[in-house]
Order: sequence, then C-alpha cells, then structure tokens
Amino acid sequence: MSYEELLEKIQNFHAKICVVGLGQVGLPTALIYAKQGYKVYGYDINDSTINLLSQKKSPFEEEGIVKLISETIENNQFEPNTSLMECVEKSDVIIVCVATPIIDITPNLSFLKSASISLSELNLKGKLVIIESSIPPGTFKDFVIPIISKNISLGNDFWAAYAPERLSPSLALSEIQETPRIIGHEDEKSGILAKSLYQNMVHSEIFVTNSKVAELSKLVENSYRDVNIAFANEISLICEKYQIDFAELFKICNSHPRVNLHMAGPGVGGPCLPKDPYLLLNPTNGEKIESKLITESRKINDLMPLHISKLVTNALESQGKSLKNSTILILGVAYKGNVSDTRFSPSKEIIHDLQQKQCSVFVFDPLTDETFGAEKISNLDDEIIKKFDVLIIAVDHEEFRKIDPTTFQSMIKKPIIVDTKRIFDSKHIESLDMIYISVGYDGNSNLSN
Ligand code: SAJ
Repeated sequence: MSYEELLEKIQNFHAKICVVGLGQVGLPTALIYAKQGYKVYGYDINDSTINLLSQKKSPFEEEGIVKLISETIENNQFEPNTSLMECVEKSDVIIVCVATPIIDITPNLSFLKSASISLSELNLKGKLVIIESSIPPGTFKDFVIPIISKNISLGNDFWAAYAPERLSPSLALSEIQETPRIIGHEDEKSGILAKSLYQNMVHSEIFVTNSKVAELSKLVENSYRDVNIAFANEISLICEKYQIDFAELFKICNSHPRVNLHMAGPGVGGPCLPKDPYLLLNPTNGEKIESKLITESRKINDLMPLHISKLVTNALESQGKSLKNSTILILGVAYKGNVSDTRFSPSKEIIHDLQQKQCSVFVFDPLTDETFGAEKISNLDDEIIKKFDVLIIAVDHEEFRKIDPTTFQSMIKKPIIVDTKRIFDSKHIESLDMIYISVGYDGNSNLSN
C-alpha cells in the first residue's frame, strides 16, 4: 500500500489496527480505537489474556472496561487473537504496548526486543508501526528501527513513530481520549500518518516532534511526579519532627497560586513511577547519566514503607505494647486506589518488614488476590476486626472511603488507625477515642503534647 492510500484509510477509519500487548495500556488503546470504528485485532503473548478476553472478561480492574470489551467484541470491532502473524497480516497499523520493566535499576528491553524481532519476521510493507511503551532515550531510533527495518526501508516501504502512552490506570478509558499526545518520528510521513491516527481518537492537542523529545517527555513527566512526591514525603517527615499535621500544611501551601505540593503517603508504587526515572538516566547508548535529585527522590520514596512500620512501632509502644506478636490488618495491597495492579506496591515492603518484626499480618483488598505472604481476610465484620491491634490503610480504594470508622471500635483495646492515604478525618477518629496516625501526623506525639 502507498503512503497516500494508508493515510486515507487511517483518516476514514478503514485502516485495520493490531495492538501487540493487551496490558493496562494496550487493552484500553485497542478498545477505544475499536469503539471509534476501527477494526482492531488484539494480540498478547499470554494466551490466558486472550482466553479471558474471548470470554468477555478483563484481565485487570479498570472502570468501564468489561462493558467495553463486551460491546466491541459483540459488534465485531475488537477481535482478541493468539496469532501475531494473523493479526499483523490483516492490519495496516501495528501498535506495540509491551512492558519495559527494570531489573534492579537497569532497563530490561527484552519484551520490546522480542516483539520487534517477531515483527521484523513478518511483512511490514505498506504498514505503520507505532511504539507506545516507555523507553530509554534513543531506543526508538537506535534499537527498534534497526530491528524492524531489517529488510525494508523506513519512510519508503513502511512508516513508524513513537507515541508514548499517557493514561493513568483507573482513569484509562476517559484519560486516553482527553489527554494531549506526543508523536515522535524520524521521517515526516510517519509523523503525519501517526498524527492522523491519534487525531481520530484524542479530543485534545497532538504534539509532533522527533523521537528523542517524545521519549524524554514521557520519562520526565513521571520523574517530575516521583520527585514531587519525594518532596512531599520528606516534608511530611519534617512535619512529624515539628509535631504539626502535613494535611493542614498541604491545604494552606496549595492555596498559593504557584505551589502544587503533592500528597505524602506510604511510598510510590506501580509499573511506571518507580521505573521511569531509571529509564531517563540509562539511555540506549549505554551512557550512565547522573542526577542526584532524581536518584535521591527514588530513595526517599522507597524508604516510606519502612517509615510506616516505624509509625506502627511508636504507636504500639505508646500503648505499652511491643510490635512482636501484635496483630495488624492492612487495607489494600494494590499499588494505588481503585486498581488491581500490585506491582511495586508499598504494601509489599510494609508487610515484609512487619513480618520480620514478628507481627501477624493480615490483608484485605477486594480488588486483588495478592497477599505478599500475609493472611487474607474476606470481610470486615466486627468478629474479625476484634482481633487486631493496628489497622493500616495503605490504599485509598473508593470502597475503603465508605467504611464507617465506628466499625473499628470493636478492635482490641484502644484502636490504632494508621491512615497513610488520609481517607478519614483525624479529628473524627480521635473523637471516637481511637489513635489516629498518618504520614506527617504522629498522633502519639500530638497526644503526649
Ligand atoms: N502517589 C503519592 N502521592 C501523590 C500521588 C501519587 O504518594 O500525590 C503515589 C500513588 O499512591 C502510587 C504512585 O504514587 O503509589 C503512582 O501513582 P500515580 O497516580 O502518580 O501514577 P501512575 O503510575 O498510576 O500513573 C502515572 C501517570 N503519570 C503522571 O501522572 C505523570 C500516568 O499519566 C502515566 O501514563 C502512567 O504513570 C504511566 O503509565 O507512565
């Protein structure tokens, strides 16, 4: 197919799209393109994902996703398929959304490499290939393109662009259409093709630039957030020293028009923020870039789960109890509210640290079966609540916000509530004769004042 024919097909919604990798980015992307009227083939290396989708089930929690899977499969717009060859052969556009994790602090591009090799073995002539995965700078031009253009020439035989995903899990289906997008390319025609595709999905601005700027923009956005959360976390520790409440400071400081203090919490989890700063500092050419601020911020955020267990120790000691043999219930093992994803979840470290200190740790999370070695409880009735010394709210799932705190009055002795996500009002909890602790609010020291 010629460039002109492909452009017309994309503009008229006649192009067929293959999405490679149906995770938290690929699946919403596939479904929204299908909803917009494109025929979309979905491929994943994991057959169980395809099986689940074929049964109209979602492999993960996401607002509105099950309904959209059913609708798009039923009207024949979306077709999950276990054969990459078949999906690619039938498609005009291939969108790659595979994971690019880290091992320790080193980027691991093995999934991207094997997807690129598989694509290079298929006929990409006349097609547009788009990479959405977060990647170290230089990866699109110096790693992906050399692999996939083995026998064909970019800009003549086929086209390719880098379009970093920007969707936030739990808001994916709405954000994907509202958030501006960035298209990075190495030849102008690829940029035009990719822009016309995203224009048919995104009701917002589309920036077109070179691939390196696009790669960096994605990594800088997530590093910005990580560094700002680290600042908030550090300020919360300072608040504890001054015995003031971070939440009050947060509200007051953010009334300034040029201040955007982030929220302190139990640490930073998820598939993106704990990893992207390392992608930013490890470009594909092997150079190691130094950044004291970014590296230190990662360390601050990584230490927060241990701070939570220190807060628990202090609270128990203030009650004349030791951490050893105490029973602790953690609400939430997902990495953040309203998602089922547990990657890099702060709860994992909190659980392990408390278990090492010989506490009995239980978890309750209606969105995931993961327990990180703790014991799972399936509801929060009075009989169960009774046996706990401490309750830690580690995640702000909507369901947890609806809990009536008087439920915890049946806990042993004076209930200790460690609300790392500020889902309850501290004064209300204290008025119920419970101890309220949070990051940046050490109820013990407040009590002893
Ligand atoms: N967190 C805090 N304090 C805050 C905000 C978040 O402690 O003020 C914690 C959360 O609890 C969670 C972690 O940070 O553990 C990450 O949560 P998040 O909502 O900031 O980010 P993600 O990883 O769910 O999604 C991010 C988003 N990036 C930005 O907001 C810049 C999303 O838009 C990206 O598409 C996504 O990363 C990604 O896939 O890269």
